[in-house]
Amino acid sequence: MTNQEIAEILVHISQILDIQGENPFKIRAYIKAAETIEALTYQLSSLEDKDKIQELPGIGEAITKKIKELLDTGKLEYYEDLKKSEYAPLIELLRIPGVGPKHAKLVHDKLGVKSIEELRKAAEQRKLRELPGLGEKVEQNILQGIQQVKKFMERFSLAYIYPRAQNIVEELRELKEVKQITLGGSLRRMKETIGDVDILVASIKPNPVMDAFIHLPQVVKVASEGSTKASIITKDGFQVDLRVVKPESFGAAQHYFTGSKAHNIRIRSLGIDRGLKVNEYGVFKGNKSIGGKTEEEVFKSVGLPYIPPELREDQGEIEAAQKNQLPHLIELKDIKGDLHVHSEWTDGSNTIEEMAKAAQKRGYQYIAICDHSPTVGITNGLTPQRLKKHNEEIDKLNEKMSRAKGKVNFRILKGIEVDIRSNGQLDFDDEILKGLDIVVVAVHTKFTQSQEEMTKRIIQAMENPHVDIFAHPTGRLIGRREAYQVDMDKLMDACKANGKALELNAYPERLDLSDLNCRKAKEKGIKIAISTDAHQDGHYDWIRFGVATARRGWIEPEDVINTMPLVKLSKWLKH
Ligand code: DGT
Ligand code: CA
Ligand code: CA
Repeated sequence: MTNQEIAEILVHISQILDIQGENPFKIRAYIKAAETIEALTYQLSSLEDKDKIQELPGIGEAITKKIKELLDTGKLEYYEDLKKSEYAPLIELLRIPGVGPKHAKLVHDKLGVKSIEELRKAAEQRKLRELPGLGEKVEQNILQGIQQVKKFMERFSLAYIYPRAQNIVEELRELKEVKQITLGGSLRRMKETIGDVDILVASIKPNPVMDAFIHLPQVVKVASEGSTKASIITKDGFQVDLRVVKPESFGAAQHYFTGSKAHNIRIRSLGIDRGLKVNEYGVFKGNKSIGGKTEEEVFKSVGLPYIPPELREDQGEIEAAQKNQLPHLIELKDIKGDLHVHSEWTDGSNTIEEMAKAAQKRGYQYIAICDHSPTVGITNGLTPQRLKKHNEEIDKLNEKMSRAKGKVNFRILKGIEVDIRSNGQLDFDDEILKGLDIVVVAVHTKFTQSQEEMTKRIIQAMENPHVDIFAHPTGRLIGRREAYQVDMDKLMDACKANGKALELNAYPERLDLSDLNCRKAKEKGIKIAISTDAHQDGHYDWIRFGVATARRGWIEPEDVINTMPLVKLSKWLKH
């Protein structure tokens, strides 16, 4: 057990005692001890002689005993008992600026509040102002404080969480007690933001699994711990919930903990219609289990084919499954190339050749180098002269590859990411665009235009016969920048009428088109290009998040232009 963990437990103890209204000297002693331990430059666990702890400033005999128990057993009985107190959950409230132990006890005793969420409700219903000593001003302050804390507890981006969660899964997979392991929750559904990570394990011996989990090197805090479920906070700031179930329940639990909640509720009610109980332990007819080892069994029991996790949002997937009309979703392996890639000619970090080689290594048949046009000041945009040289380099590279020994089935397409100026004109004239294999247009400036202006601006660009793809169509940056104002219906109609494709930009903070917009585009019969906008070869991996978002938008391989082999794609680009 680390110093930090010990200190945190001591602080928790002081907080619970404080809410309970214990002797202030006793409370103060725990806080002082925690402060001392946090400031140490060595680990207490490395002390040969544990009695030395008592010599530390501010740490008396009673607390020394407790620290020793923590170091020896990893647990403290006194703390475990204290955690059972009805006041223990209230320490969460102390995170809110302006809420002290007295307030916490008061709202609990008078209003039954046990969590930040319940406190928020009570404040919004103006119940706090009625309490003795609080009043309207304090109520307002508390609401503001809750907003601040909430900001802190914000959701994480898919691309941030995904590799870190995978690491944890791989570490746990090593354990011999782990029979099966899977991600669940929003991460398995590949939502664009993730609240917390859910992991599910099948095992007949949960103890060693729980133990390994709470002792993973990533753990900075064990938020809760039981015999088959636990939650940790990682050093990267996110929470991971682990549940261990028996192998015969794995499918049922996997289905349940994948969610979404709305989807689960529908499945459960389909079960009820058939006289079945569907829950995280299995599918039951009376007391008899009739399935639950696999997710397929769960779906089958309610008369449905398997529904992929990305669709499980109760957005029509159940009705589609009933009619056997689920989409045949696109997969990573369907992608044959990347149609929006940068190089060091503008703001990328690799040469065109390096980008091409890395793409070949992935098994791609083509990439389109789409460096920037001049308007985007910061990116060293291509002037017409530089674009000409840029194109000559691509021609040379293509020729070199075609002469190389062995059959090379790969082509670098000459492209551009050309700016749509605020008046709807493009940054290059048609003469230049005509000479390129592919033209991607994008909005990078004047995001504040009115919806009418922005829609007109984009549609004007769509009407240019040389344009092929409209990049990152809403301009949103997840958690950072709202989409600009644009009439999506009109935009998509213009896109369809002019035979253009919309990009699903897989750059982690873009994922633009969003899942919902993908679905809308599909309904209108618009083609999509799933592109990474790679600025270095490592960014090609982001295609995974693009494909996942497309799957959430019910996209099939036929809807996506970069699933086409080179020859077919070239034809499409020329039409
Ligand atoms: P998140 O973590 O906010 O990104 O979203 P989820 O979907 O991962 O939600 P989470 O972690 O609270 O719960 C994981 C799954 O467990 C959720 O997708 C469905 C299931 N679940 C949780 N609570 C309930 C519930 O009250 N009823 C039902 N039917 N399922 C639930
Ligand atoms: Ca979750
Ligand atoms: Ca969770």
